[in-house]
Amino acid sequence: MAIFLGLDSSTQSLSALAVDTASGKVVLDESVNFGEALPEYRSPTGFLEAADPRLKHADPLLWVAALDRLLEKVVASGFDLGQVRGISGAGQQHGSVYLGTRVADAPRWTAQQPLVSQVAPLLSRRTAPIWMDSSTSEECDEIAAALGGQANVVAITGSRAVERFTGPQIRKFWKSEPEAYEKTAEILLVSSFLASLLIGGSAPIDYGDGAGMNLLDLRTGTFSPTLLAATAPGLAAKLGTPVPSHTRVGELAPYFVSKYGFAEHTPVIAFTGDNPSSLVGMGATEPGTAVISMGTSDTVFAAMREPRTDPQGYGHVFGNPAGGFMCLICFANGSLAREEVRRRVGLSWSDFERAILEQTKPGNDGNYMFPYFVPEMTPKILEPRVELFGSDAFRAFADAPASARAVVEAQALSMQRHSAWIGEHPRVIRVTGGAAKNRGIQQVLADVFDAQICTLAVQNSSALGGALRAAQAVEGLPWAELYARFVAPAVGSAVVPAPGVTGAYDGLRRQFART
Ligand code: ADP
Ligand code: XUL
Repeated sequence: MAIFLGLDSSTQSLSALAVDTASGKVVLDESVNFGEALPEYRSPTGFLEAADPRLKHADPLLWVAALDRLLEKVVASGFDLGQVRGISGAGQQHGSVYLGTRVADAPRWTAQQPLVSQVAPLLSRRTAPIWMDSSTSEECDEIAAALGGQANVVAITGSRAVERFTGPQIRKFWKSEPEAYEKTAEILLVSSFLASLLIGGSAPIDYGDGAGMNLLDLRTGTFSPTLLAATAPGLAAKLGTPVPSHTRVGELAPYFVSKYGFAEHTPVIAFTGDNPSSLVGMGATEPGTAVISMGTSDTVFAAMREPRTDPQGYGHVFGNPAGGFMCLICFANGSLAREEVRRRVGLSWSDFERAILEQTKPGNDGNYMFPYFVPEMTPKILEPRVELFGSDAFRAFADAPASARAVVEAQALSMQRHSAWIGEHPRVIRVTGGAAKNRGIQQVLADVFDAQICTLAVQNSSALGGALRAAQAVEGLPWAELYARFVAPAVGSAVVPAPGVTGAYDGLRRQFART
């Protein structure tokens, strides 16, 4: 029996999932919701309130406290962490943590104190900008100008300079707080921060998540000197050297051994971004299988052999943790927009599902919504913008079923429009994330993409991806074997397009084309 643990520090929660490679079973699935479990961090949906809607920062200590909280919960459930033979995991992408003392140079974690009080004195910046932040347009323009245009940034990094990416965020920090930047010895991504906590050292950034920084040269796998220079002075020394995702970055710190009963010398494999990790957890590391992930953000992604880029500039190329590349398009108005609609019209999730499946029909009788409750990156909309077109009741948010369908139809159509550049029409799309279990959402996706939608038996694909990556790196098991054991479609999960609906979205398509 060999047990491998995957962690996923996402926007709203930290999860742990363990697989037993001998039995092919998931033997642990626990999580801690940040808002519910740690209200003292005043982050009900994982980030701090700010007056400016473009500013989205989180308290990195929340993520540290959640790690102790989660492991306490796992031990209390009776699970023996001493069986774990390897750990990997993932973090929400692009977010960055700033330390005045490198973790490698900090005192060894002591089990006499909670981790959070040992990490707090290391921070050189109290907050961590996260992927939802869209406050760095000026810095993006400056970086693009220094490179001679966005096309050159795309050619090196696989993405235009975009607001949420780490490079523009670092530049803003340097410009606004030069002294604090100067005192920063180490900048970590959420993923490498988690791995650093586990090893009690400085864990390197992997190619999967590193590609979301506007700093990594995709061809060489190193940080580009031109981009580093265009971003902030002295940056190379603060970032370390990026590594392939299967790299063993160290072994678990004694803190976790004595506190939670892990075995000594448990290997820790590089952490990656939540989307690259989901690519593994969805069994989609070979080209041909598209994935839609609906967590806090909605993302559409797929493996790619060669890095191809989006001519419109919204898509990104990241490292595929199994080697090669993946493309990804991200939408900020995912679950938070669906939740906001649900709140305004007072529907439970099951009502929401029924509204779509039973009370409305494709095309929504001409009731359309631009669902930009928070600033959006795809398409780029910096000021929140919610507009309703259609009947009077609908426009007054007084038609609950039509509101539920309208937000989901708009999201699905936007995903389809902005992923068309990938080229192939996917016949089957695998869906994951908190909203993926919603049959109404699945049906709209099937209708809009004209594709079969299927869910997998294991829901938490990013944490599963972490566990599978640890198994692959430590035991050398082939991906195909791991997928055969853990990445099975849920029985009876396939949802197919309703007959004759393709024309139903023409009105909404025209409305979108005008934006
Ligand atoms: P993240 O990984 O980004 O923290 P999750 O994948 O855990 O997010 O998804 C959380 C989201 O799932 C919640 O914000 C909620 O809106 C959504 N969700 C939960 N249940 C349902 C449901 N039945 N239908 C639609 N959305 C749901
Ligand atoms: C991807 C992105 C989000 C975050 C949070 O580019 O910004 O999907 O990874 O999940």
